[in-house]
Amino acid sequence: MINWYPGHMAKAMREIEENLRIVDVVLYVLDARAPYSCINPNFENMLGRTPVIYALNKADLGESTRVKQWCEYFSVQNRRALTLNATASKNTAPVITAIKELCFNKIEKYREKGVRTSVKCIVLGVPNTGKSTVINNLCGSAKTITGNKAGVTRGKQWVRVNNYLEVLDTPGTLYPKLEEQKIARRLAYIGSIKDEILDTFELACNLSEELNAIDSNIISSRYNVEKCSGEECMSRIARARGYLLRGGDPDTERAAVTIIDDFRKGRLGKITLDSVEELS
Ligand SMILES: Nc1nc2c(ncn2[C@@H]2O[C@H](COP(=O)(O)OP(=O)(O)OP(=O)(O)O)[C@@H](O)[C@H]2O)c(=O)[nH]1
Ligand SMILES: [Mg+2]
Repeated sequence: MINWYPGHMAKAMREIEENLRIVDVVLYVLDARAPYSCINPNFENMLGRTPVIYALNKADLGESTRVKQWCEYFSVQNRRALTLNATASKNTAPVITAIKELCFNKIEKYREKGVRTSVKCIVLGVPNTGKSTVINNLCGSAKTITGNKAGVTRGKQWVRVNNYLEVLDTPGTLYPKLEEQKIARRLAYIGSIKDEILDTFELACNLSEELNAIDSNIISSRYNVEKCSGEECMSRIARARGYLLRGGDPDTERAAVTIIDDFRKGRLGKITLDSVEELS
């Protein structure tokens, strides 16, 4: 069972709930490689009437047709969605446009009353989706700490983007019980769950099966092995790469680390694991 809900996350969840009362808009950062898996069911009730922007970040790593389908999925539900690559500099103009549109009435009301205030936006999402990177991109400078592992941001942090916009960075949050293990595994593949608690070998075996279901050439062409999945696949990758243990047995653990790392870095191609069709 994959489950990760440390104390800092429970605290963050309480702080998010409190701050949702004072913000004007929510920027919900999802990973374009698994946007549906990134939806935290606990937020659905908490968000209330606050307008939400669903940002499918890491779009540079996602598969464009599926990413587009997910944007449409949100749009037909009248939910504002956009795609992002937050590591490309000055790439967040669509976020600013969406915030302005969704908060237009509020901005106008303040202006009419002569109140000098800024729009407040909270940034939410599961760990490692790029929340802090999006904020740095909005600011044009590294105002928040980022890092390529789950759980980098540990406490909330208000950041002023400009005269009219303040954003609240929050720690990535999951939910107390990740009952749906298919979702838990996808969160693990994309690096949203602390690696130290995962069984890398088992996870890699599952990933190979998921990748084969999308396109059986993904693994065979990257590692120059015959089509395979599961344990057999780790063994073949290890042999093809010359990852051998003393005695000549394949180092399947090393192959497992390799395939997960390659997936995360986009070396297996642009892949989106969640598909809209799975919902029906
Ligand atoms: N390829 C790619 N990498 C990204 C993108 N956005 C962020 N990253 C990388 O993803 C990793 C995580 O980014 P963070 O901004 O720290 O993620 P976070 O959501 O704040 O993570 P937590 O604070 O742990 O919840 C970093 O290595 C970023 O450089 C993107 O659009 N594309
Ligand atoms: Mg962060």
